[in-house]
Amino acid sequence: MPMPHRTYKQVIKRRLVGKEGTERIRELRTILAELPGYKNGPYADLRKWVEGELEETRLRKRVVHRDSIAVRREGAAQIAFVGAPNAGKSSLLQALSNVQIKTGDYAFTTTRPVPALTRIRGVLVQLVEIPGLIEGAHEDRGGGRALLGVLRGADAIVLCHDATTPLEELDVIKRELVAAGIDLPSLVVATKTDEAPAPPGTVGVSVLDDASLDRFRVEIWRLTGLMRVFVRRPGEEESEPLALHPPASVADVARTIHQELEQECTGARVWGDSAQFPGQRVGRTHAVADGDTIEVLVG
Ligand SMILES: Nc1nc2c(ncn2[C@@H]2O[C@H](COP(=O)(O)OP(=O)(O)O)[C@@H](O)[C@H]2O)c(=O)[nH]1
Ligand SMILES: [Mg+2]
Repeated sequence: MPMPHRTYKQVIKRRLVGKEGTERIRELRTILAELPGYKNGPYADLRKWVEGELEETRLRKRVVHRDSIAVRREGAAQIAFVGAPNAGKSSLLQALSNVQIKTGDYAFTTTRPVPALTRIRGVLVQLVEIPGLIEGAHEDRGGGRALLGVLRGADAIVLCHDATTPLEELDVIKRELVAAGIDLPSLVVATKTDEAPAPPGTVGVSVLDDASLDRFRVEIWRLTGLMRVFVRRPGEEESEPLALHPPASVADVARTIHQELEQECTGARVWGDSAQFPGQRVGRTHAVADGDTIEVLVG
């Protein structure tokens, strides 16, 4: 004699409490297998209800996982832009690169991370707008866990604050970062400084002011912690900037140019701060300095 169907529904609901995703799907399948297989009547309705739950859970799982939100890394560093809706994140990315991003006066114009490549001091840096980080994100509100996952993989964070609003608005996001255990180098940029002044301790910027954008670029560069060396191919005048994390040796430079070059590299000729005289011949372990020009020697 099966349990009265009303009681059964309560039991099912209790079995589902706190279960989400794969776990909930597994439980629902088990329940379906246990349900008496009546074609009509209250048990048929109950079966339909469980099947509905299963379908909804599958849908939620897909949305929450946001399988496609991962951002492929490009460039020498990845900088994540976070902030309240309308803080001006998309506008900044657009002003600093040449991507077309939806901007707007309404919340959540962008719903997934948007990458944009920009060149700073000759080096490609990837900027990523992280939209929709809301209170409770670390508990997965608004698909927050996936968004925080993207953020965790970044090298540094730009916290975007709309200068026309109270600075406290950033506290929600700062708290979410702390709750998620994300502790990356960061800076606060105050946007829309054509409308209101930047608060102390922030980098002011307006997309209408090119000089402010240039100053912002310098700050982003500082945030990456990278240094540049200029690589000169033997016999060539031109050199191209290469970004590296200090401290870096000649061998590190070689590896950054090409994996195999590290093995072949026997040393280098160096011009710049790390050289005692221009064109000094140094070994593989020689520490290079920011701004050096390096000619890698092989064989
Ligand atoms: N006056 C002014 N408005 C801006 C500036 N940057 C963005 N905005 C406006 O602020 C609104 C929200 O910008 P958006 O980039 O979409 O913000 P997001 O939600 O953080 O990506 C848009 O109407 C923008 O035109 C700025 O530097 N000055
Ligand atoms: Mg946006």
